[in-house]
Amino acid sequence: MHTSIEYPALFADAPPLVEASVTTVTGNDGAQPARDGSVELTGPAGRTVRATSPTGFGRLDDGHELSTRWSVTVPEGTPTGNDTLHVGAGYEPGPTTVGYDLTVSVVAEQPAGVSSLGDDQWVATSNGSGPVERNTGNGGNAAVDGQPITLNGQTFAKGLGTLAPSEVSYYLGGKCSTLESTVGLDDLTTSLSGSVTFQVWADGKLVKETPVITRGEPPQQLTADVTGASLLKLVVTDAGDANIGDLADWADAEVTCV
Ligand SMILES: [Ca+2]
Ligand SMILES: [Ca+2]
Repeated sequence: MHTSIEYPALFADAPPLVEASVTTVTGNDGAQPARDGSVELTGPAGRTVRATSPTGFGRLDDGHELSTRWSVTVPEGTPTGNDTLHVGAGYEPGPTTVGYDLTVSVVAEQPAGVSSLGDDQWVATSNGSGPVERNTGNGGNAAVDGQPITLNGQTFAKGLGTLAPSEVSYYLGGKCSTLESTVGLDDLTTSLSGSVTFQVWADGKLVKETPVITRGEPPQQLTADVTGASLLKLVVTDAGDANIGDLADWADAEVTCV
């Protein structure tokens, strides 16, 4: 016997994301029929997991499967992060049990209207030095050590501070239309070189990329159409020449959602 969990794949290489429902598949790949079996799906405390199709079988012959659809919800206000769902099946003879864990992301929808990504919960990040910083420049390797985002002498109260290569993903749930940001290299390291590109990905598709921006160039106004996308990913590349001085800011990064 085996059992596994299936979730709708948003796109190739998407993170495991359970938007509302998942399907478990319990199959018999042994020589003997399995009898009096059942499958269950459980999550951490507070999660509501409910089967919306049958969970048991009296007899499951070799090569046959039971598919069960489950509704998964988390309470309002649950912090974003990782959750572990466990799928288990038990059957005779034995009794025998098999199981499987899947780590999924708990995500929060963007509020209606215009929201600042420097304040919103993200799904995942990676960064060239320390954590991605909210509403400041990247600063150094430590968390919350950034100075105000400053591009070409202008400071910004909101946005994201990174060092290339960096990625920041947000859940949009198909409800947003536009991403806007002023992007450029932070004034902090004017003594260094620096060269980056900014990319916007919507459900695994590149929808916007700036030309290479080098030290001393003015920031650019970036607008990207993200209509219908479930996942938004903001990427900064090192432009192919390493990340010396690549302190890259998404100033005033905002999404417009319904
Ligand atoms: Ca930092
Ligand atoms: Ca570079």
